Amino acid sequence: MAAEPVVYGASERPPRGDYARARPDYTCTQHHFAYTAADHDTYRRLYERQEAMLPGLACDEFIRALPALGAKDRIPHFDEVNHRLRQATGWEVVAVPGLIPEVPFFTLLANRRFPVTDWIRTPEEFDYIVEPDVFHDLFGHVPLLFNPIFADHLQEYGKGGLKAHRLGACELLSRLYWYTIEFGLIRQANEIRASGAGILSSGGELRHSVCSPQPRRLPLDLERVMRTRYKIDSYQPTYFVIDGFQELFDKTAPDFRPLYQRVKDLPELPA
Ligand code: HBI
Ligand code: FE
Repeated sequence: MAAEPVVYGASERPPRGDYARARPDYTCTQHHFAYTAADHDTYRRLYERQEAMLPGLACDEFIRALPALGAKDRIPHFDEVNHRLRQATGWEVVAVPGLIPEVPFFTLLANRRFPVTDWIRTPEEFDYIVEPDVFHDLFGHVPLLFNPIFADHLQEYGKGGLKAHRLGACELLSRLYWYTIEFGLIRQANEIRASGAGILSSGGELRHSVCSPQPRRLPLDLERVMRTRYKIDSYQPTYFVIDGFQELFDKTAPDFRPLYQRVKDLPELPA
């Protein structure tokens, strides 16, 4: 098989997904029968805790779409989610063994296919896990794919990723992904709400990102975002705020080549 495992940064742990199951495009089959009762119970408890925190903290689009994920008391079949998702925006989710390399990742997004890790964290990792698992990927990312503007934006991001790869600018573009898709905030009815999947699937960071006086919250500025390093193992010291998904779509529509050129010559900023 062509599939090589992938890890974020320098991890001592081997990636836990079984990449031998993956097809050359890194997708695999969700072996739903292989989940244990404990796996389903972990999902149920994560869902229950997170859902209870959403009102007043998560953006309206997310809260409204969440029920479309289906089952709350067990890990859903991706097929049943896809039935509704295809109808809503033409996206589908596909199972993957974990993090996948940039080119296959961007290729899936460019084709309106969202990769969802199919395994779930252990009970010991209930509160925190570095790698994405099925709860992060499904609960965190998929509800916003029911929103047409966000759905179109993520496809464009995938196309832009393939272009960035050719230009050697993936690092810069992945900062945009990090600070919007994963850890973005959005202003709604003059309140700050969470729209990023990393926050929406986090037990602690959801309230921290929206309510704590500690972090900086800056209006989305692409140049600033692309210069800013990020932390994968602590709450973000800086969040970027959009006024709506249309802003994200519009700001990311132009050709990024001049921006990449400019940013390459500027010093990086700490997170
Ligand atoms: N693979 N499964 C998966 N999920 C991700 O979010 C992901 C990935 N591979 C690469 C990647 N993210 C990052 O490089 C993003 O820039 C963009
Ligand atoms: Fe994610």
